[in-house]
Amino acid sequence: MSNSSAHALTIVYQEQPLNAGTPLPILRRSFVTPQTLFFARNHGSIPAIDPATYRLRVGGMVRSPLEFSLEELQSRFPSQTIMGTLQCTGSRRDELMALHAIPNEIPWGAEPISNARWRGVALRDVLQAAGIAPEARYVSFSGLDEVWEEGKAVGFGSSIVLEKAQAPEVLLAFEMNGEPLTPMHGFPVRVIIPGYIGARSVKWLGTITLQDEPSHNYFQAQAYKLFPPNVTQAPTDTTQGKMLETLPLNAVICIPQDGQTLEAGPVRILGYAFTGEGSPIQRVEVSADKGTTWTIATITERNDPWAWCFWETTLNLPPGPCQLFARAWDAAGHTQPADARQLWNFKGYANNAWHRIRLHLT
Ligand code: MTE
Ligand code: MO
Repeated sequence: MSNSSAHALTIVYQEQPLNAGTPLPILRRSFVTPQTLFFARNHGSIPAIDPATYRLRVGGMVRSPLEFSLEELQSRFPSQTIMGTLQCTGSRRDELMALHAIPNEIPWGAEPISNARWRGVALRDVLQAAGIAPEARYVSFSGLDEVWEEGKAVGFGSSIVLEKAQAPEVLLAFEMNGEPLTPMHGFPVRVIIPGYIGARSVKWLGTITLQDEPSHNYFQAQAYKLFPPNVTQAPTDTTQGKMLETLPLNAVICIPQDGQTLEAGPVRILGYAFTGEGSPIQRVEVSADKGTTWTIATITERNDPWAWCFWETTLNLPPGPCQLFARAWDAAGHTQPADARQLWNFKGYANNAWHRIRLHLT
């Protein structure tokens, strides 16, 4: 069970380290993604951690630095369970790459997203036990994996604002869907920051540090930053760019798949919708005429506010080529941008333009 290669992921972008996902029609079968089908995004090694010697350290701007074994963490604080969707902000980069080259990045489609039931302890309970110093503003996390960037060992880390760190949904998770985390997904402990880009949910968590500024780790301070479309390569001033936090509203068509040939007539269309911005998904719409008219889909499954929604609808499609678009609306009245061109950025993050597939009806 705790075998890092025990996965059934068939869209493999990279083997070492494994970066892979599940085809959308299979992903769409289970509202809760089985651990073997859960997408994998790794920047470096997948460490083999001995739970007997594992220690989690909490320090920085706290009254009393603390150290826990896995057992102490689990017994000292009450367990919490939430259902939460994890999404890589590189999702749908392939569409941005088709507009303008994005070198050296994984050409993800819409598959690096998965949903699980996470069990762990609330980060805020652990922070409270350590005592938050008044000058603390950020909570930073670092992983125990070995990661290299540009010839330097940088490790993997992230940080979040203290306010989010104290929200009840932020967990130090040790179980996924009722099973211990596998090495692939962060055994023995990972952070789960619902609503935020996947990169903030540090796996193989080693230390938690309270500080008055964001983490200086490469993946917080330099990568995972958003730039406008006119910035076509990494600027020399790395302080620029917006550190990505919440994931934008998104709806994706999983069935049928882009490029399929189908029989004309009623066609069942199924997908997922997700937002990390806190206001629930209210409506998903599908258009067969490039956005002139929209059909409201039925939301067939939803759960915690941090989990994706499943939706479906049936459209009567005439013979010939056809394009389908999908978009979501949230309860605050926000919807998605029509065109990926205004979203293009040189790292290929956060694409939430109307999702489009092309079909041929016979
Ligand atoms: N944590 C560590 N320590 N190292 C990593 O490479 N990848 C991050 C995040 N946490 C990463 C990490 C990224 S970019 C994403 S999208 C999620 O983990 C993916 O989590 P998963 O592999 O469990 O799906
Ligand atoms: Mo990611």
